[in-house]
Amino acid sequence: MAALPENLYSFLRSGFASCPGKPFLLRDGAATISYGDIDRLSAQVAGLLRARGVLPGERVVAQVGKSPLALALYLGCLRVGAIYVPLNTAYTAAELDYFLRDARPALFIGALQEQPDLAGLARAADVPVWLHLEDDDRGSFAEAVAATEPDADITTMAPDDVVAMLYTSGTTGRSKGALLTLRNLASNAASLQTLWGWQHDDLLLHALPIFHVHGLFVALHCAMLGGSSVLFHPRFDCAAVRADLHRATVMMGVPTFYTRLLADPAFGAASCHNMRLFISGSAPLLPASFEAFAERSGHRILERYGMTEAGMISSNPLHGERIAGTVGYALPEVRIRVVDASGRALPPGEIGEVEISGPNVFAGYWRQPEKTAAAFRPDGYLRSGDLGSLAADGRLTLAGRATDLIISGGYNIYPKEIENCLDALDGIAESAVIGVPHADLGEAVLAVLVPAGEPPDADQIMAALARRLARFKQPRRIVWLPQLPRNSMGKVQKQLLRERFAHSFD
Ligand code: MLC
Repeated sequence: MAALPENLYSFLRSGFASCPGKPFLLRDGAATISYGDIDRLSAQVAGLLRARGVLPGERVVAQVGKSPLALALYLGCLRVGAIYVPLNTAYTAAELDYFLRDARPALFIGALQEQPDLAGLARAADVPVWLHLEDDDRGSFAEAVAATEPDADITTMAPDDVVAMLYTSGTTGRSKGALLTLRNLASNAASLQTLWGWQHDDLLLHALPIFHVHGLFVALHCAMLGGSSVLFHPRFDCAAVRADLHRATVMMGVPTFYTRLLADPAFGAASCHNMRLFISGSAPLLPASFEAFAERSGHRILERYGMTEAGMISSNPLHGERIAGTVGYALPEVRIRVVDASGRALPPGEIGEVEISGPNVFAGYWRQPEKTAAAFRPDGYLRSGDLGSLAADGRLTLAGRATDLIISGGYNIYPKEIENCLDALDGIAESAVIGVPHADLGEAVLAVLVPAGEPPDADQIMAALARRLARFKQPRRIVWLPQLPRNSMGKVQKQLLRERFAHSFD
């Protein structure tokens, strides 16, 4: 983009400043929030943050549901230059404790309905101030916002100032905070708005969570920059989405959204007669799903490729051929190369690791210089951990992963974290956690366990895991083996396990 804005909020507002009365969030059974409303609400949040002493560069951790105030909290952080740290609402108290200690926030906003002991968690992690916000937009945060005058001041930021930190699971089992800058988010939003032909009269159906890149940045930044209205669904409820689709012109989803729509006999071309664009990302869309969707709805889903550390990287074209199984071309100013194990660029058609550079690439991991260094090549390219090949014309096709990462329903899950929990349990000698094909979730988590003496029963294991791990990380199935297959170096051969258990969920 030509010149970077001085604040991401000002940039987003440039898309809707001229239409304060326009509906922004349209909600079923709840009041519509106009662009003017969100502008005022976020200014009130900014006033509250400043009144509570939150300074630019300090972290604000939020584990809150999907509501207008939750969104105003994000935008309020942008206004004051605080670093917004959204957390998956499914995280357990044990997981939250880790994030709070790691992020060291100046302010933490949680939901008592999910975490009854917010006070204890905040105290244990030495968080100076905490407030709560429930799904219905009630709670001490809502009360404090309502009692605060809007503060119209918008903090000037430098292009490489960090505006958000998103945790990504890591190969070692500990999540890392990916630091995203003003440059990262502004350049991505500007590119996508143009690339996907965002228009003022677009109506986005939004059923994604707003604690990840996809739902928060990709979807909502595009809508705000376009000054478009949003059908704001609290979650992906297939029947509710299908019933509302006929009003929408754009929908973004993970592949599970599309496979669930296909599984709904009432879904068809008539359900989406106003639609101009279905977009899919966060996990691979199977060519079979792409074809079935095209046949049933008449729409060829636009698949794009991204990751937390680099936002959106490539996209199939809006005009031009969308090819199933490919993720299209690099976004403007983004460079993609495919390299071999030694980092040498490979010729077109050959499969290697995908590496990325450009204004979208993150600034590094929070307080983890070694992991940051390991993520980059000496010349600054980010190692994605994904395998793929580039066609001669630059079209990218992904071909699996260099790591053990599992993607289930669009959530990234690293086996190590689950294995660490399993290995600590009595009666388990060792474990190997793998992802196997699953019709609904793309991949599902399967745990292969080796007993130590009398094996514990599966219910006991699941109960123990439920205390430590969010539900989406917990194995959908447990199988026992007398030993794990290992290579001559002693490394567990997960590929053999993936092949052996490939049909577990057929
Ligand atoms: C929910 N569950 C999951 C799950 N989501 N389990 C595995 N994987 C998931 N993704 C659990 C629930 O807790 C529940 O547990 C059970 O599975 C069934 O729940 P459900 O009602 O069927 O699930 P649902 O709430 O419908 O959620 C499924 C989903 C949701 C696919 C709609 O996970 C979702 O919205 N995913 C989107 C993720 C996303 O936004 N990713 C973007 C990352 S950004 P129980 O107790 O009933 O057994 C990124 C960058 C990029 O990756 O490129 O975009």
